[in-house]
Amino acid sequence: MSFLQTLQGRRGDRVPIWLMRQAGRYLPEYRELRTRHSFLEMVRTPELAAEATLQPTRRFGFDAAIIFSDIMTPLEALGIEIEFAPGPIIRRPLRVRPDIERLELRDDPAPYVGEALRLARAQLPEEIGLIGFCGAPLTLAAYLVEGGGSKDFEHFRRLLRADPDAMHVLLNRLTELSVAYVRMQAGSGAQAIMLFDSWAGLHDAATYAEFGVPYNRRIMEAAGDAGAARIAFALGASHVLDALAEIPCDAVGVDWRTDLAQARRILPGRALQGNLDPAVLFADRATIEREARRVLDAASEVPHVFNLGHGIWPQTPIEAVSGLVRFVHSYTR
Ligand code: 1CP
Repeated sequence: MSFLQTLQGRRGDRVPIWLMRQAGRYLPEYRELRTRHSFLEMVRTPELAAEATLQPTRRFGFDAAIIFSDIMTPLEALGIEIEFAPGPIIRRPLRVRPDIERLELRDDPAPYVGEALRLARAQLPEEIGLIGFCGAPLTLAAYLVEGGGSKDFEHFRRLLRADPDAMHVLLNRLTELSVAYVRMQAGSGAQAIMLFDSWAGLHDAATYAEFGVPYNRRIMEAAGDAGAARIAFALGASHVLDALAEIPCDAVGVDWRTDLAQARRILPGRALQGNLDPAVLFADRATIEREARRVLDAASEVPHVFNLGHGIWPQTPIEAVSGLVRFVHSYTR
């Protein structure tokens, strides 16, 4: 089955594979581009972004390509300045309500991503899927309030509790932006839209149901209306799977800690994407194949897109990736 057929709920002998963060620093040809261009320069230059998008599919024969960008880049359309070092940094984090209420959608979000999608689609073989994406509002809010990555996101969680109304204002603005952004991507050649809720796991189920689910639903409905297949990914989210089931989508991405059998029970009718531990790629070949087989066997009853449980690590050996792709493609159910 192709990547897109699998998202449409079909299940065949051959399991498609791509890897989260498949464009990136573990790849020599990516590092080579990065010696001459900053990350943001690459993202904002459609020819470079399209090239970075295509590099991993050329080298490994992945079944899908994901557009080279970041969850934070479209936020500039709200007047927010972002730097990368290498993770996102917001020099003026949103800590108080007036800062949040000032946000408004000033421009079309990241038009250069639309151009990069068109360029990538034109160069990709037809059977390879092209994925657009956006960050979930609650995950984007975490970075915006905190000012960057963090272990506990204390400023963010404090604001959510101290002024929940302000948090809802922020989540609404981020949702409006994301709805426009996924529509634009679907209209520019993205056949699937993936929603990254990388910090969903910070919250208990009731909090996630209130602050996460309704906004994610609006974005996924917009992506569906625009004709794209939809993947919802949440990290560290085994305890919010019931809430995730309320988000309209064709596939759910699960991390390596989430039991695939449990995910199957809670998410009937959805394809599953995942969930090999990215650290396994540092093991010997026999171990990689044994662990990959475990994932494949656990998902053999559902439409399955093989992936890692989270992004590939920058030090991952290239041969481990090519070996994994060969193994997954040779596996028959
Ligand atoms: O395959 C690809 O590389 C696709 C492009 C892609 C995607 C889908 C990048 C490029 N970033 C993302 C999504 C993204 N960005 C997420 C969601 C997925 C996930 O959980 O990993 C998140 C949380 C971010 C934020 C981000 N951007 C981080 C993590 C920071 C932290 O401390 O939490 C980092 C390191 C970045 C920078 C970044 N984004 C992408 C790349 C290749 C890089 C590294 C930049 C470089 O080359 O220096």
